[in-house]
Formats: sequence, structure tokens, C-alpha cells
Amino acid sequence: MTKRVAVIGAGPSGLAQLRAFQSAQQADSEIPEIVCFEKQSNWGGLWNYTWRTGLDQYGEPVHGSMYRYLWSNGPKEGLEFADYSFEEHFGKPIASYPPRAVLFDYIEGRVKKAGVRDWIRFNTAVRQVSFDQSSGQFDVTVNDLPEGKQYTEQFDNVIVASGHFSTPNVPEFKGFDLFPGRILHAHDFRDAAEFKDKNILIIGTSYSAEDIGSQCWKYGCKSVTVSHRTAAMGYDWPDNWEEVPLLTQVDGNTATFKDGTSKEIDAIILCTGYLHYFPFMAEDLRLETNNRLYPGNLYNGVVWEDNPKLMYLGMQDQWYTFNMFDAQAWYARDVIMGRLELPSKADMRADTLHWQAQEDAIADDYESITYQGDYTLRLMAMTDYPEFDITGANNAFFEWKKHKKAGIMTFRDHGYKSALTGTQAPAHHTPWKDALDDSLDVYLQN
Ligand code: FAD
Ligand code: NA7
Repeated sequence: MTKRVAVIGAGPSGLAQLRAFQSAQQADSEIPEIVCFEKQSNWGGLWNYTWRTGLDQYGEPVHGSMYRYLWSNGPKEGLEFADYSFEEHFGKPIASYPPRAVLFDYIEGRVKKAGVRDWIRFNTAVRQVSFDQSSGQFDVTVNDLPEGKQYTEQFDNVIVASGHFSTPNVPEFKGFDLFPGRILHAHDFRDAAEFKDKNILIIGTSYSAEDIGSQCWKYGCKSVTVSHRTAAMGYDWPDNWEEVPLLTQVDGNTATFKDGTSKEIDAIILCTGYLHYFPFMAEDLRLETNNRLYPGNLYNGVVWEDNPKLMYLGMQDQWYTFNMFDAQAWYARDVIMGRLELPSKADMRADTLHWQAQEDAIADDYESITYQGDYTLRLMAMTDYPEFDITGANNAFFEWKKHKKAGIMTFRDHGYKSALTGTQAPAHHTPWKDALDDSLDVYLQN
């Protein structure tokens, strides 16, 4: 009997898994039956933009956290699929920081070519996954949302690729209940134009804080104040930016910070990160971790050590994205197809603890990038995923870091060399700060 594999989510990680199996099939291997469950009506995960926030038309929590005008926050040379270059997709070299619509087009191009859309059951939310010891299979209960029908099927393997930047981490600060303006989490941020002429307060100092602040600045907010818990970002910000210590309270429109200073603000955007949240997984199968490079209990960052028939993709904090998900998906495929053997549970656990200790010893972002590059390389070396120049990709990230330091509002005007084709990306035709129309057509006019 053919094995059945369930993939949860058709974002970049889930699609990597479909492409991994399809590439084995293309090479004449017999592959398991693959069923991918996707709760949205289209593929692309976070890259499938939605205007919706809160609950969707079926009462499901909206997955999307992306906003209009989002451009890649790192160079595309760090995420390029090794089996499908940007040049192959667009038919010409393009600049290094594509807007969301351009990256969506690229993600979609590879899976359209692979012809795997029929493997996906769209509008289908996974509700419960449990393991039946007697049958040695998983029971996967799903809800066909438009039909309102719930059903359960059995699978030999389950691959969770449902992402972890969707369920917001929402702290509360004193005075929020009486604040007269809007308070939202980055997950619900959609259009910077809403904050034109407003004084905004951002809490947090990571990607969302930096990029949502930059978006609001680009589209005409009056001022940006960024409040940090641990340390300021320290970039050379425009004149109407200020970095301040952690918020202690708001009183009307007045925000007060840990150093006793205060400011008048109109809106508060919590860029305070996300939770790894998998309520549909039985407790003994549920990954619980903070946002880190090497989550626990996952051998090689993928295999659930307590039950290796279960895998998780893309659960790491991310410098590398699409190509790392690919390396994981090819690895998961080969474990499922019996091409790779796993060590004992004790050895898997010891290996994970070893890599977590290495992660804990990382001193700075450069080491962090190298660590994740090395991890991706280790996985790639175990499968037939096409090798690419990881050192070259690391270098693109290193240059990106330096360009950010040199100019936080100009770093996206730089181009890098593809680690795949060696092609140097052209500069975009318009500086990022002036490129208000970031549609696919306009972006590709270079
Ligand atoms: P996701 O893209 O989150 O996809 C998960 C999929 O699973 C979704 O389609 C969802 O609908 C589905 N799903 C979830 N739960 C269920 C369920 N119960 N049943 C069925 N389906 C389900 N990365 C970059 O490389 N560059 C960037 O510039 C960049 N910008 C980002 C900006 C923001 C605001 C955020 C939040 C993330 C950004 N990322 C960026 C990182 C992002 O995590 C990855 O690019 C990528 O989208 C992760 O892919 P994924 O498939 O693991 O998860
Ligand atoms: P991250 O990268 O997980 O960062 C979360 C930020 O939120 C980080 O600066 C935290 O500060 C801060 N945080 C978390 N909780 C609090 C509280 N209670 N108070 C103050 N500050 C807090 O999330 P992002 O949304 O920025 O990025 C996620 C992905 O989206 C990323 O991969 C990008 O590709 C886009 P800390 O440093 O811990 O003090």
C-alpha cells in the first residue's frame, strides 16, 4: 500500500515539500501520496497578501501578517531557490529587494512549473492531529470551510509547515485601556497611509519595528518613536525618529518611558513578535519554543524526536528562508522515503542539544548568519538538492548588514551577486524611498 503524507500549509515551506516530492517523481522514483491542507484559498503563505485582519469570512483567524508596500527585508540572493533562479523566472536579472508581489510571483512560478497545485486542498483548515499507536498512523481532522464539513483521514507521516509569524505576541502596558488612539499589533498592520501625519509609537526593535517604522516614514507619518526593552537599534535614523527606553505607561496621548521622559503620540504599533502556536497538534506532538535558530526536540531542525514520522518545517528564526526550507523539505522527503536513516532517539536529542549550545555561544549577527548558512549546507549535503554557494549567500547577507548600517533608508538601493548564477543584480530604477508604486509591472521595468 502506498504511504500517505499530509502537509499542513502551502506557504514557502509547504510548497518546498511539494516540490521536493515532485522532483523525486520527475526522476522516476515512486513517491507517497501527498495531500497538502491549506486554510486559505490560494498558496504562498504570508506572501499571499490579504486586506483582511482579525477573522476571515469563515471565522478563522487571518493568517496574513504582511502589508502593502512590503519589500524584501533581506537580499533576494540570500533566499534564491537553488533549482529555480530569479533569472529563470523573470527572464532577466532583477534588483535585490523585490516587493511582495514580485516575490509571490517567483514563489508561484516554481510550483506552477512543477504542476503540484492538484495536491493541495484549499480552504481546508487542519483542526486536530493525533497519533494512533495501534495503527501507527496519524488521524488528521480537517474542516472544509466553504462546505462547513469536518472529516478525518489517516496518514503515515505529517509535515507541519504552518508558519510561526501569524499568532501575535501582545503585551499590555499601563493605560492602554484608556488610550484614545489606535493600538494594533504588526500582524494587523496593512497600509502605512493610515498613519500619514500621525505621531506613531512602536514597541520592539526587530524586523517588524524597523520596517513598519520605515514604511510609515516613507508614506508620510509625522514622527516615529521606537521603544526598546533590551537595546536600541542604533541606526542613523531620519530627523523625525527617536529611539527611547521601554514604555512604562500611557496617560491620554502621553507616553512615558523608563528614563522618565515622555512624548505625545497618536497611535501605538506593537512590533513585539509572534508565538509558535499549533493548537491543532495533540499535546505530545506539539512544538513549543521561542523564536530561535535551533528549536528543541527537532532533530536536524526538522524531525520530531519523540515520533520521527512527524516533521516540522521552517520553525527556525530566519536569516535564510526559501532555500533553507528547501533543504529541510528535501531532507524530510528522503527520511520519509527511507533514503536516509535516523539515529536513536537519545542520539538525536544529544545532537540537538549540541547545536543549541553552539547557538547559545553565538556572539553577533554575522556569526548567526554563518551558523544558519552552515545548518542549511549540512542538510543540503545529505540530499540531491542542487548545491549553491553558501559562502556567497552569507556574503550577500554580510554586505546587507553593512549597507543597513551605512543608510537604513538607502540599503535597498544596493545589488548583490547571485550565489547560483553569479549574476550581479542591477540597481533598481528608483530609490526605495521614492518608489511609491511597487506593483510587479512597475518594479520589473528595469
Ligand atoms: P507561512 O508563509 O506562514 O505559511 C504557512 C501556511 O500555512 C499559510 O498559507 C497558512 O494559511 C497555512 N496554515 C496555517 N495554519 C493552518 C491550518 N491549521 N490548516 C491549514 N493551513 C494552515 N522572509 C523573507 O525571506 N524575506 C522577507 O522580506 C520576509 N518578510 C517578512 C515580513 C513579515 C511581516 C513576516 C511576518 C515574515 C516575513 N518573512 C520574510 C519570513 C516568512 O516567515 C517567510 O518568508 C515565509 O513566508 C515562511 O514560510 P512558511 O511556509 O514557513 O510559513
Ligand atoms: P521578532 O524578530 O521575534 O522580534 C520581536 C521584538 O519584540 C523584539 O525586538 C523583542 O524585544 C520585542 N518584544 C517582545 N516582547 C516584548 C515586550 N513584552 N515588550 C517589549 N518588547 C518586546 O519579531 P518581528 O515581528 O520583528 O519579526 C518577525 C518576522 O517578521 C521576521 O522574520 C521578519 O522576516 C518579519 P527583545 O529584543 O526581546 O527585548
